[in-house]
Amino acid sequence: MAEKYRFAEIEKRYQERWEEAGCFSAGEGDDAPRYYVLEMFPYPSGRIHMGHVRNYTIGDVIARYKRMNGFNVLHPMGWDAFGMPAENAAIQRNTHPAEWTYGNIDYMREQLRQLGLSYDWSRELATCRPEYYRWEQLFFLEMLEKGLAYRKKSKVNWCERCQTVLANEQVEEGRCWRCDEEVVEQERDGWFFKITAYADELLDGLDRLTGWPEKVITMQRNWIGKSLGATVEFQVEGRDAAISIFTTRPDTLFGVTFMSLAPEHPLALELSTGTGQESAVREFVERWSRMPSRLRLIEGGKEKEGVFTGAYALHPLTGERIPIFVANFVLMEYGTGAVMAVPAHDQRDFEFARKYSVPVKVVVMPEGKELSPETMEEAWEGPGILVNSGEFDGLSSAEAKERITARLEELGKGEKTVTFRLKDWGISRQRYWGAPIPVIHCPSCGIVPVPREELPVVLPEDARLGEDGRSPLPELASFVEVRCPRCGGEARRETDTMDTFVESSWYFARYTCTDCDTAPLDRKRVDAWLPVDQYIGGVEHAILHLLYSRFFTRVLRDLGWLSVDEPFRNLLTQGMVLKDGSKMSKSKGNVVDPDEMIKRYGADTVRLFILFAAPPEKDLEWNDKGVEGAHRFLNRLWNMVMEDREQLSAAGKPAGELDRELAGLRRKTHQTIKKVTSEIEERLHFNTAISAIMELFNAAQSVRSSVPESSPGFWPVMREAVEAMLLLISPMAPHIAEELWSRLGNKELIAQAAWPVADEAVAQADEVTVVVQVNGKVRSQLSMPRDADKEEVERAALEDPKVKRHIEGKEVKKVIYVPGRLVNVVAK
Ligand code: ANZ
Ligand code: ZN
Repeated sequence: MAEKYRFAEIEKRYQERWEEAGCFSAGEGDDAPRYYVLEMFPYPSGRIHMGHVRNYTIGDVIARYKRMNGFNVLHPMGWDAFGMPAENAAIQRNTHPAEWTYGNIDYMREQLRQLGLSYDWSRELATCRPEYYRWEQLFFLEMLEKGLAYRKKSKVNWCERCQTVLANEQVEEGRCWRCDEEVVEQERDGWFFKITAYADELLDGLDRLTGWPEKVITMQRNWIGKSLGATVEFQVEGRDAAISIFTTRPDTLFGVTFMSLAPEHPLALELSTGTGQESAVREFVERWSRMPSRLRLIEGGKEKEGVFTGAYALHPLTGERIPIFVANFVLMEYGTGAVMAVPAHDQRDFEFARKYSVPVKVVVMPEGKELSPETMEEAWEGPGILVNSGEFDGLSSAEAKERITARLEELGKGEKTVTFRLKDWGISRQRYWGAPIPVIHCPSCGIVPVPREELPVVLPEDARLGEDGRSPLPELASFVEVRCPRCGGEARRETDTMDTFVESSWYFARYTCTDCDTAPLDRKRVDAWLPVDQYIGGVEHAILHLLYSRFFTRVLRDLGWLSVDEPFRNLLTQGMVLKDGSKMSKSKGNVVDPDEMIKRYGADTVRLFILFAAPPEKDLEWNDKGVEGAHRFLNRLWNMVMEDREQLSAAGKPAGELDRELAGLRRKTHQTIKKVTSEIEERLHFNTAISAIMELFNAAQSVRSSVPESSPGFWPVMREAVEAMLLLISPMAPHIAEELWSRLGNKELIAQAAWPVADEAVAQADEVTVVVQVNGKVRSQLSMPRDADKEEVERAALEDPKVKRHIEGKEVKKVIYVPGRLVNVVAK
């Protein structure tokens, strides 16, 4: 009886060995080419889930594979440790966010160790530690000096009962997620990062990110939302006022039949005074300005509503009178907050015009169609030839855009304009568990930066959160009451903390030099490692995290801290882990706990299953049978090696002539090396790589049972096949591979072994497929060397088990051989 596969023992043993040997520490003075592989770091919520396991296993295979290929690999791990859940947990459990967070980190670190992930733990970081966020505070001060951080009023979601600002995700159907109070929009001072200053660069950079999924590029492009168009001034009739609008369709200027202002537009109320429309406008403005724009977008999408101001604008080219409305679908935050409405060519304007009986005027005639304002049922938004547009008639819409804009510029009534949908990044949070923003408010000096030598502004870890969840900082005298660094007078410390997205915007750079305590980044090391060669994480971070990281990298470049433009060269967005067709989640109660699976089957089985069940970018359906299948395969591999351990260990390298089946196995071995290498290297398709290894395993087993051990070269060929399997599977199931590798007498760790290289000549041995018929019926196929002679082929055909079955008890009368193609056995 062979020894049992005792995974728990084996896994623990190698986790310790790797650590002792320092296998996974990235070298600095190393000449080997560098490779930086990174998985999105986790929020320390308490336990890891299968989504983490998948993410980190994928990264680990790449890290191990690259190491075996001679790269000096950086593969770090850390904790995105600030954020709301810690505050909630602290209130519920009557503990402190820090205590809860650090406890979770310790637990989760142990879980990651048990998975056998090859991290360089010496570089671990937690963003909630002053050693980390002190540098973020320094960046903030440097950005403040450059005007890249600034303070302004903006609209926020405010809960009156909790006295706090809510993030969009904390507003559920217009109500506070915590107390259910109706959320109101409020103007409030807050800190912003000027990401819009980099809008063009962030957009252009997308074209060079050839290693990113197309869908992520598209999402980023849409988020930045660059629009080319014109700003046009419309004089208000009888007043010294003008309305400035942004349009992407200056070609439709002659089709304007009304104007629309956002409810918050400064002119909305003013224009209605004395027109008899004042009270109607006031009522409308009050009703719609109260609604958060997020909701208004949805409501305005359903039903367009507006009210006439009683005032008119004058067309900049024709001087025509144009009625001015206030409308619910115009947003104050976009463009200028005012629109020139062209109902014939804009669907929203069309619906509005029909509802309020405003005329429709066609100015762009589509090819092969005749639009009529009376019978149109929807706007024509496409291109065409200009009509009803005076001297511009007959131009294409593209030409007309240029020409009309040029004319407006000549007259000083408009200009070419680029608008972005992207807004500056609001980073203020009225939260406790975050990095303090390092400024002081002085009644006489205004905003005063905390002097650099006083950094970090440490988050007081003795503060207790109130039951209402409000930050204790504003009431914490020891934190808030300070002297102004400039005038020495009494002042107050800023109590807002930074959005936790700030921490995750530069952690990948800090990993290159976590030991550096004199500067945020050690330029030499950051430049040596960045950009990250392969970044892996969930598609839910496709927009904000990745965009903020790309922005921050450029800011750090411009502040002189590093040299690259882009942080991540290649991006893999892995699919979700599903159970019964839906995402694993606590609320659905369909969670499979990694700990339990590891206990039952071992980390290698869990890793193998997760890699085998789907290609990494696709969703993965959890399947208990599949896990058992993966476990069975590892057991079979174990038994196969253990049963023949002695002969395998004693065998040398294959040499000399081999019989057909052994030559076939050798060929399969080398073909498998090629296949697995290209699946990992070119496509990151670990599932097909594993299938190929399984096929090689089956081929080896079949040779083992059908070829006599005494055949020349038997054990060397078997050993070559088995060792290739172990090397190839080692990035995926590293512990069992180590154990079997050592049982074969190898002294070095497989984690430090070289990746196998296929012998092309063996892999491509020249073979032909010969069909074997018995009495004219196809019974089998043979794979034969192309130069095999007639006797060899005939003998192989007659010995083939399937052929044997059909000639049993008969006499072979004749064998016909068509060289390289067919053998027909005539038997009676
Ligand atoms: C006249 C016009 C005629 C327009 C036409 C469109 C079609 P994008 O492409 O998203 O940038 N617009 C401008 N500011 C707005 C605001 N604050 N709220 C709502 N709508 C606004 O969209 C730009 C177009 O959206 C602009 O071009 C404007 O309508 C509208 F046949 O101007 B257009
Ligand atoms: Zn002062």
